[in-house]
Amino acid sequence: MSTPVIEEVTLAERAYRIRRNALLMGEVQGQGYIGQALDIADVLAVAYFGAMNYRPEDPEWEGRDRFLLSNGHYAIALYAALFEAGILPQEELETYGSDDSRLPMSGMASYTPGMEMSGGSLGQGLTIAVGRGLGLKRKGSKSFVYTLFSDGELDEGSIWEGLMSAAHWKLDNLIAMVDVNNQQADGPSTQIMSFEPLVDKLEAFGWYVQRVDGNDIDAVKTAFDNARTLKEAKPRIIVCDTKMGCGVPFLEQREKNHFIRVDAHEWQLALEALKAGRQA
Ligand SMILES: Cc1ncc(C[n+]2csc(CCOP(=O)(O)OP(=O)(O)O)c2C)c(N)n1
Ligand SMILES: [Mg+2]
Repeated sequence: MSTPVIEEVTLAERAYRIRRNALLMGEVQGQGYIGQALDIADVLAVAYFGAMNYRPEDPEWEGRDRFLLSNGHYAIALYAALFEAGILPQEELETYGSDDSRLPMSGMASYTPGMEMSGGSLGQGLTIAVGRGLGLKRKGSKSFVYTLFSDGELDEGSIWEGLMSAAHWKLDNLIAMVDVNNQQADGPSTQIMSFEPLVDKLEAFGWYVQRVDGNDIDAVKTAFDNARTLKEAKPRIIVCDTKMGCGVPFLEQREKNHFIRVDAHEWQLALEALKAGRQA
């Protein structure tokens, strides 16, 4: 009897495949929030392949860790991870953003397996995560609630209410990630609304805070490990400094990259550039 071969896939390879899935979806529409999907791929790779507990064949399994995408326009990034995780079937990729697709351009919980909340109106995810975290704790659940929000969402008062209430409720089952790509719809985030010194502010709100290069997958993995294993009764947040378009040099350099249009012939170039930088 032969021993089954179990595929060992590195986190770097997972991140590569997440970026590739995002580019393939982008190509379907010719445009989208591609820069963000490329910048957050390493964080999603660690979340889905180095941290979270879930059953791909049963996305609503009660014992799962929850992932709440606050910034609904990052749906393309989350779908890319859900394909890689086997929660979404790969053949649906080409339906991205089409009529009757389960993959609308902004995340919708009722449409998509693995999408835990509906997005669109920014600044909501953290407070929803606080409610979920509190509910799970009261039920005696051991599940974690992860939530991703973006630096532009720091402009929203509801984020700061969420930060305050999570600490009040001592939510040690809550792990937030903020994507600091220094970009929002109207320009560089720090020019629109200053939020530094962010680590000091978050610590003052009672959180366990780590700040990492969000495109350094080993650093991200260590931060997730620390966040999961900390023994203090505090919510945890990982500030992830990321680079828009990461992995595709000509997209990294694009200006006004909040929502980009990519010429038809450039998708192939983007996939090739991504492949050229692929790490084992
Ligand atoms: C409450 C609310 N206000 C405004 C918008 C419009 N909007 C959509 S994306 C976006 C930028 C948010 O910042 P961020 O997510 O950091 O931008 P990115 O990094 O994706 O460029 C804005 C203002 C919205 N969706 N919801
Ligand atoms: Mg941003």
